[in-house]
Amino acid sequence: MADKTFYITTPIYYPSNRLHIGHAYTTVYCDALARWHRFKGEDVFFLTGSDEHGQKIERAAQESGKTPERYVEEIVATFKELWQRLNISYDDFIRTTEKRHHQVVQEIFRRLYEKGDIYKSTYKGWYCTPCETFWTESKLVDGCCPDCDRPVEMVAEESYFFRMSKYARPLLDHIAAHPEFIQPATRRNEMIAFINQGLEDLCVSRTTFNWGIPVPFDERHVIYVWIDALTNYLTAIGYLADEDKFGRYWPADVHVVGKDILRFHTIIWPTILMAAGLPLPRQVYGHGWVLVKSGKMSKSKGNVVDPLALIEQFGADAVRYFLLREMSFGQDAKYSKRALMERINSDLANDLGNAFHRTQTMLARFCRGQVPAPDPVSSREPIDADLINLAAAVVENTDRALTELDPNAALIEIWRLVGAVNKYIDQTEPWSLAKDPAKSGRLREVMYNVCEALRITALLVAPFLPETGKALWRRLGLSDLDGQRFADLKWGGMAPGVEIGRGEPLFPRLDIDKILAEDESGDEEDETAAEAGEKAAAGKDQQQEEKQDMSQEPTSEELISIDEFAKVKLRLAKVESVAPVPGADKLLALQVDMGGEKRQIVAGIAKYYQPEELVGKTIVVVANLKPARLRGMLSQGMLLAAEDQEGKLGVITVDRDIAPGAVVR
Ligand code: ME8
Repeated sequence: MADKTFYITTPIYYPSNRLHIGHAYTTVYCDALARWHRFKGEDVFFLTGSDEHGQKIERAAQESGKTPERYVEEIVATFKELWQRLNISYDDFIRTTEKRHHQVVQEIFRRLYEKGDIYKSTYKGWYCTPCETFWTESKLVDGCCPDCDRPVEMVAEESYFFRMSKYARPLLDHIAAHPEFIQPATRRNEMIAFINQGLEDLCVSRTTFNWGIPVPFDERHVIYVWIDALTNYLTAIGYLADEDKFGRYWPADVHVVGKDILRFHTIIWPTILMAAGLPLPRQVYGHGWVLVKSGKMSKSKGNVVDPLALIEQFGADAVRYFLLREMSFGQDAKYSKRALMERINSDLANDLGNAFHRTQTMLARFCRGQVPAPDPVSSREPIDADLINLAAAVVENTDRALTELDPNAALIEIWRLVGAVNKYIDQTEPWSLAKDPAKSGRLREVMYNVCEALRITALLVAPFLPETGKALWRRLGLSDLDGQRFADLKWGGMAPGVEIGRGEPLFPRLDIDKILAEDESGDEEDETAAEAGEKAAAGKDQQQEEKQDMSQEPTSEELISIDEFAKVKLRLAKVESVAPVPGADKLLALQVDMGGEKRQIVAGIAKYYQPEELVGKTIVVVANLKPARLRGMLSQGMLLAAEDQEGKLGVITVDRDIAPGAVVR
């Protein structure tokens, strides 16, 4: 067993409703980190679970005419199904209704009571049932809960209290001595300010409902919320039951939570642990929220997005990628279906998919489908060394980003390598090398380097996109991805002679406007669904206008004024991927980037160019030509090309590096 352990947890989610993509984000985030640490050879314990007690659940069960047990059972089953569909590699799923947990909660409660850190008193205060939180008068906003804006009730009852106030000073000292404890660092001061306002003792039992773990020495009381919920992190690794296991994994390396419950994890939880004489977790990370158009997702607002439906439509990895790539460290991020599909098209289909696809095609055509042997190191050219050095830097930076709990930064790094591979192919032009037998050595070197960079890419991608990682690995003709470790990221691991697998593109390009227009879900939260509808309608008008306009085309002999020429908007576009048009020998469909704007251009140049020859070129496009359909494919512009008398054709490009989108005059 590895020496180094890594214990990571998600919050345990309430089974009051099915989970949405916000919950999916937290869990996918933890999964990517857990997978990365396993890849680094560490002994990982990844915990998730369900927080099943409390008045809220008791009421929800009553309303649905079910017992609480039956009610939570059914919902927890949907959690597990979702995690399975998202390929969440948790090591344990803890349910707070399990016996192992009851024992721990009761024992901690008893110990704190015996120590004098839990005492009985009367509580009178404003209580928010949905949040299960008492509020002082001063914290209410217009008489409502400051967290959820819902009305609060005045409650007076006998309760047990945890002496949290006693631990305010030790907690402040701990935070000062461990600046890394609260992440992101920007939240640390917020927490310190909260503690400095003065910590009140915490009500930790209730007598007004039954659905919970009884206080062991006073059965009228149910232990409620935080002592019950937070101690799950101890139960699951064998606290009071399996000393070895507990000693091995505690303290946790990181509790990952949303910013809504960061305070509970950085104030209540550490003080409970201090009272119990246990070390504190090394880090608590509070991430931002996945927002929709109407703000934070919540079931009561009716604006939640169901991850299962998205997985069904786009696949688990696309959903994982979107969430991880869109959420910057500690920040909120907006979800819309359009944004998700744009990510799929640009990063997964174009960048990643294309790098693999064109490589497979070239290997099949130029290297009999096998990874060639590279030339001796001495014959490497500077462009090769650049790629190799970049791969090493990307590996190092990815590792650093993940150590700093930032999978978003890691993905940006990995895609730097994907971009570099595509650029390397464009610049070395294997298709040109293949035409010259004297350059066969160089061709082998180039193709080996491409394969090796892609092998490293597949390994790097796998913790984030497990299915894709496996598929890419297979396509590279390799086996046993699970047996690979961090050390295998070293350059040179690709064995020459390996037979490359084949396959369809992993992420076919999505016709975003069409999908949104056809979307029957009526996804009101999709910011741009309405806009997409408008666009589709506008497209129809344009096509009608186009027919009328044909008659006005000037003949080539006519002279035009500068103003007339100025009507033609020419812009540079970078070719990101190219594919033949099914059933049309002459046509190629080019996906281009015009400075952030993506377009599809269908051009009659298949006789003159291999698709991969065009990828990476910066071409000139008539940007304001009315869209047209060629063999059913939408063409949103026209590329410029020159053809001589002998029928030789060349696409117009620029002679230096000018950014796509630039105006051509
Ligand atoms: O709070 N964006 O459970 P919960 C991002 N049982 N993350 C979100 C989100 C959003 N819009 N909405 C929810 C509880 N989350 C307690 C936890 S832990 C000992 C007890 C995620 O079902 C985020 O991680 O309300 C948030 O903290 C958690 O779900 C809340 O889940």
